[in-house]
Amino acid sequence: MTEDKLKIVVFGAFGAGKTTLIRTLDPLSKHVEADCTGGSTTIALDFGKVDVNGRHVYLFGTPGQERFEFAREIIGKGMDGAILLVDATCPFDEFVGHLYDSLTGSHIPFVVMINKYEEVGAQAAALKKHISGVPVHAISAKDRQLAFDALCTFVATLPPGHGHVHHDLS
Ligand SMILES: Nc1nc2c(ncn2[C@@H]2O[C@H](COP(=O)(O)OP(=O)(O)OP(=O)(O)O)[C@@H](O)[C@H]2O)c(=O)[nH]1
Ligand SMILES: [Mg+2]
Repeated sequence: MTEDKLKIVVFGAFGAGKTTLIRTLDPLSKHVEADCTGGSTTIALDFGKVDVNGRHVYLFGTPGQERFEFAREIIGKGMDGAILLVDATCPFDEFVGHLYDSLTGSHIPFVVMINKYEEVGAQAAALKKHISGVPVHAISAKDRQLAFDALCTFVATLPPGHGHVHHDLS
């Protein structure tokens, strides 16, 4: 019997918290980043692993900058599921709409996680109005329990993986 390996890709705008989420879920995760004003930004990918009820979940984070569309396309190949991470302190803009529409059109199971919900000025309710037909979880990417619970709930809805994860990057 082959192992159940799931490839889950995290999408979201610049600074939404994708790298933070993967680092919280897997403290040993790997990241390819560059310095930028106020911190760092992903320029290639994030990679982490986490076991969810005996299933091997491989987490891939994408760069959020719009110019890295090609990287998102490559990283997304063969994914079993996706997470759209939305920053609760930012409006649901055209780019987030583009990511949401792309995932909706792809027919790949996905979930929306509204991040930074604990921040003053978080607008989770306003953001939820733009989303229909997929589960929405309010999380903080810095809070392992909240993030892990949301991931577990999503993973429980996914069928066995397609086996597209062949390599262990760590
Ligand atoms: N308050 C708060 N800040 C957060 C949370 N998650 C991430 N951040 C902060 O948001 C900033 C951006 O986080 P990243 O994880 O680098 O965001 P990203 O989505 O990977 O960004 P790109 O790779 O540039 O697209 C950092 O300063 C984080 O510390 C959260 O849940 N709450
Ligand atoms: Mg990042």
